[in-house]
Amino acid sequence: MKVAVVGATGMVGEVMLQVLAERNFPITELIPVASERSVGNEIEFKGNKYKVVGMQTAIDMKPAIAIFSAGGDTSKEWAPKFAEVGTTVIDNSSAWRMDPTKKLVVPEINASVLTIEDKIIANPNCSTIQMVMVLAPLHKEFDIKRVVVSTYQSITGTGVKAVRQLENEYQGAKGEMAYKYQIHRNAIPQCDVFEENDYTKEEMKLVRETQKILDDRTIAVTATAVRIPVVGGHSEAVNVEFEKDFEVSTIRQILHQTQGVTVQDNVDTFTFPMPLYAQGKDDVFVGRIRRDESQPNTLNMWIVADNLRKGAATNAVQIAEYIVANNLV
Ligand code: 2RA
Repeated sequence: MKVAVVGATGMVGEVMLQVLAERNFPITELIPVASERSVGNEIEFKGNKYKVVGMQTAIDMKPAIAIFSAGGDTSKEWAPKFAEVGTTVIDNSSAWRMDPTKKLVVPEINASVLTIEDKIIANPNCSTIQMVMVLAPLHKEFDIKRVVVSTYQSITGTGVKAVRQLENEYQGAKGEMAYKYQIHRNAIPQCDVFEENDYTKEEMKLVRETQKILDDRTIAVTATAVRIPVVGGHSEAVNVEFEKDFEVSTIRQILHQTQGVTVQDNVDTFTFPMPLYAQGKDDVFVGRIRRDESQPNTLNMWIVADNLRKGAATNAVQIAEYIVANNLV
């Protein structure tokens, strides 16, 4: 199968190639795509070298699937052109996520919404994916009323410029700034730009995407997204109020049985998820599961995942695996 990876030389694009190789995705021809300045560069995939090509060249090669991680503007312009030649696009940007005609998919939760007509499929935001992976099975059982989430997000979510800023600051060197402020020994309560309501786009993604993926606009969500000097993954403190009461042991049991979720939860042995140990893994890790004693039917949890893997590349590849396995491409 001909597969294009658009944004192949970027941070997420490189992880996409790594995941495609690890999972032995059935690729007969890889088409690495990047901006004109990268055309002609070589990348290595499964021991073979491939030359990076531009968008139109890739479209003319008519790939079956194109996995995009190249920013919203690029996706808005080029995803429809791939779709016009019959390619199924899986896009990691925010461009299509809230488009009512496009599906927003976490395979373990709602892959069944996909049909052969879906030629542009949206990959949710990383901080949303890890949260709904834990919320979805609990929503089914206890009916979520409200979610309050605070995120502690890796600088890798911003990209290589942020990684370089932290390295420079750590070494006391000057350099290009990805953020308005120093990130070393700091926490910045701003991920992405502010909207009219004084929430950031990142915070509103957690609100809007959660409701779309769980297909329930009655779920109230409020979020605070914070950037911290960590590289292994995003962490989230999640407070969930349900319509129904629960036993914490039942919550743990449900999550233990949820594919793609690993429970790490034992305060006696200081066992709980941390980004240092989630890095490079595809599961979503949950711990610090405890009743919120300040109000009925409410639970606190701590959720950690590698934002470049399940939060982006792996989820996108799993969507590709699903459409191949179900003859939707
Ligand atoms: C971030 N989730 O972490 C956003 C985009 N990757 O900045």
